[in-house]
Amino acid sequence: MPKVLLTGFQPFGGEEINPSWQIAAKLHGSIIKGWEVVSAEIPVARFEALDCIIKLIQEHQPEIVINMGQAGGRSEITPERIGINLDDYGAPDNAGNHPRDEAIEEGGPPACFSTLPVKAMVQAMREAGAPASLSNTAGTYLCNHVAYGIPRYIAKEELKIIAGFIHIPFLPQQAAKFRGRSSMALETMVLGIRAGIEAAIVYLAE
Ligand code: PCA
Repeated sequence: MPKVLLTGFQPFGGEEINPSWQIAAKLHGSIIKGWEVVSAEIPVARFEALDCIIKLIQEHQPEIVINMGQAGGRSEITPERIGINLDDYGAPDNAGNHPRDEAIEEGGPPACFSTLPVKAMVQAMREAGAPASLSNTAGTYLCNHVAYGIPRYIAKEELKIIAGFIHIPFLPQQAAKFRGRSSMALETMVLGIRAGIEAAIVYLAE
């Protein structure tokens, strides 16, 4: 059975949960249109994150890779169009790395586009009842590192995989600790990501 690799990050920045992993865990083992979803939790660590995802790609041989992370404060599920070749962390990662203005890949291209059908995925999420929009920046922290690093790895290895990154809002229990922060129910986000996966599968079948 063809596979979709779906990843979420570990908690970071003082949070006890990360909605991206909560969603991935809910979808682990699901069969969507004859495809199996394999989920994994990724460390918020500059070097381990890519190593871990690359090992999973080698082990499971997925044809679709969707990496997800939390973007606290965003109000919608946001597939990222592009990752840039820059690590400029506003705070240390969970392993204590704190690069400022450093390249992810020395001499690599300035940016890598997602190879997922991001607009069709946004549309499918909306039709499923989950607020979603296309984003043109994944920031300069770990999520951007993966949004750049994974499509870049796939391009260099010439693998037949479509891949990209999706940012996820806070869960209500996270937003409740702050004032005026947006959030989205887990159920709605799971629905949206499932619809996005379906759109990616349909796109590959076309
Ligand atoms: N979000 C962070 C890194 C881990 C995560 O879930 C980011 O947006 O870069």
